[in-house]
Amino acid sequence: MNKHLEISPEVSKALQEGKPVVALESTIISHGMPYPQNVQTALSVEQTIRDNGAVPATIAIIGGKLKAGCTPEEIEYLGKKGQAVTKASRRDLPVIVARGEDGATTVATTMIIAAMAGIRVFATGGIGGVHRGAETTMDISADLEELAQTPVMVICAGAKSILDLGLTLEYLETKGVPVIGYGTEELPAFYTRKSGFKVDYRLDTPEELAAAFQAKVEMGLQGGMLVTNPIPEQYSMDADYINAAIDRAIAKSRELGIKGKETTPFLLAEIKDITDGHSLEANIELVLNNARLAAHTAACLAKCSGK
Ligand code: PSU
Ligand code: MN
Repeated sequence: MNKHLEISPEVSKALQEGKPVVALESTIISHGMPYPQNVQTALSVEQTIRDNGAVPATIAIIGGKLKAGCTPEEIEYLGKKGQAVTKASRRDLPVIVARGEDGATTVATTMIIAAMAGIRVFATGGIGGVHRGAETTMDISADLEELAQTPVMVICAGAKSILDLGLTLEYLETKGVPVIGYGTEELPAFYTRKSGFKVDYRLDTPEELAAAFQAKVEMGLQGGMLVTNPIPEQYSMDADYINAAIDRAIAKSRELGIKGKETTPFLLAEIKDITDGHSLEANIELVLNNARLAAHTAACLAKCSGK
């Protein structure tokens, strides 16, 4: 095991015994939601994973250590510090670790640390992708490159239309990342169940998700798999309403010249304000929904890989 990695006793025991474990990211805590809802959500996501038979492993970098499994105190610390914690993607790891600093892990870095620890399933809300206007800005999330190379199944609620969904799907196709719709042929768009774009495959059960991932690993194909799980109907938002909020948020980010890693957190906070907090409610519910599916899928994977 590499000396920078620290697996919590509970996660380590579960992995040794072949029990299901689900990884969770920490940028959603520090940069994705405001305090204190961020901490409350992170803790209830962990509880949901336990209630559904798996062990949660919230991943973060604390004092230069790559943590697979955070304590409630560590989650509170990251949530309270919020955007003052460095949002850490792949390129940030070497310096943060060498300096012994803290970092909130994005989808990309959560996948990296999960894979180091031997965790194969990861639940989150949304992934980064190809931003609108990327044909000139070249703003393409490192999350997509990570999906191309690191063997972790990422369960999300699709991609938000702060991104260019069509280009995000093209990029994933080029990189050989399977995009699965859970119970749907259509890519969900995070706050809404529909986007107008098709996924590559529809799978309907955790068993099928586990079997596809297992086959990928057995063939020695590198990279992960993206599972898109639509937000439950009762929490989904009106498409015109949320898309208008997203358009306004993007217009403001352009006026202010927001760039690079600040873009996604800025847009999320703006959309929450524009919608009077409704987007945050939807966001919380979809993460819980993904946590349930991830726990069941990790249990199937533990069974079908005999480990
Ligand atoms: N989308 C969300 N909530 C989030 C993020 C994306 O709905 O919190 C975070 C995730 O951590 C994701 C990161 O990995 O933003 C992508 O940032 P960027 O676009 O800078 O790669
Ligand atoms: Mn970016």
